[in-house]
Amino acid sequence: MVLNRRKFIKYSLFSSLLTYSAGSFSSLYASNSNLSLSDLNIGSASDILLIIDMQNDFCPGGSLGVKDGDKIIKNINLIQNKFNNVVLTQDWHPKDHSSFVTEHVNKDVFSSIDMPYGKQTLWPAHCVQGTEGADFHKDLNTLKANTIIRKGFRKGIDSYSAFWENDKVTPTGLEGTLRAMGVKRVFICGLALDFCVAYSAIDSAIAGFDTYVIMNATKPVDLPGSIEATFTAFNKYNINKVNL
Ligand code: VGL
Ligand code: ZN
Repeated sequence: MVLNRRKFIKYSLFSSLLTYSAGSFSSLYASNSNLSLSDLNIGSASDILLIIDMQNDFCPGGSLGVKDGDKIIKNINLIQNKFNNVVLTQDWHPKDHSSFVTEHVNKDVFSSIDMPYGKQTLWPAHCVQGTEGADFHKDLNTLKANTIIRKGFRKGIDSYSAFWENDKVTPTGLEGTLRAMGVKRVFICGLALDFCVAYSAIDSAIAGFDTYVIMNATKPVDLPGSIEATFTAFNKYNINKVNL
C-alpha cells in the first residue's frame, strides 16, 4: 500500500498516540523477544494457531496490500505443522460495506469517520465476498484448519478482531469455540500486525487465553502511530512476542 505519511498523520486511528517520528517504527518493530516457539512445547489440544486474514487483497497486488505480506506464508505453513488446532479468519465484506471509502462522499482513503460504535478508518474496497481478493492466498496451506471464522460481513459494522466486531458487542463465535475445545494458549500470525492481528491478540488476552503473537509470521500495514500503539497494547495486556 502506498501511503503519504504527512497526509495520514492527522487521520491516525490511534489519535491518542500521535507521537510519530520518522524512523521510530523500524526500531520498535525490530525489538522482538528472544522467545522461540520451540521453547514452548506447542501442539497439545489446548494450543491453537490463529491465522488472520491471509487473503489476496492483503498481499502485494491486492487492493489493501501489505508490504511483503506474502513473504510470511512460508513460515505460516511451517508453523501449522506444529499445531493440532488451526483456525483461519477471512475478512468477508459485502460490496457496499460501510468501511469502504467508496461508500462515503468527500472522504479520503485512510481518513476516519464516526460510526455509532466509535471511530472507523475508511479503507479501499477489499475482501468483497466471493471475489478473488477475498480468497486465501494460493500458497497458504488451508487443509489443516478445522475452523474458518468470517468477519465483517454485516454492512454497518467492521470487524478487525477475530473475537468481536468493532462494536465490541457482536461476537464472531470464536471465543465460545475455543472454550468448548478447551483451548488455553492462543498463537496468532497473519495480517496485519497493527490491525486485525493486534485487535485479535488484545481480545484473546482479555478473554483470559495466554496469548502469543508470532513476529516472523506477521507484517504491519504501518499507518502513522499504528505499530507503536500495537506494542504498547501488547505490554498492557501481557501479550507475548515469539518467533518461529
Ligand atoms: C484488516 C483493515 C481492514 C486486517 C481488515 O486484516 O488487518 N485491515 N480490514
Ligand atoms: Zn476489512
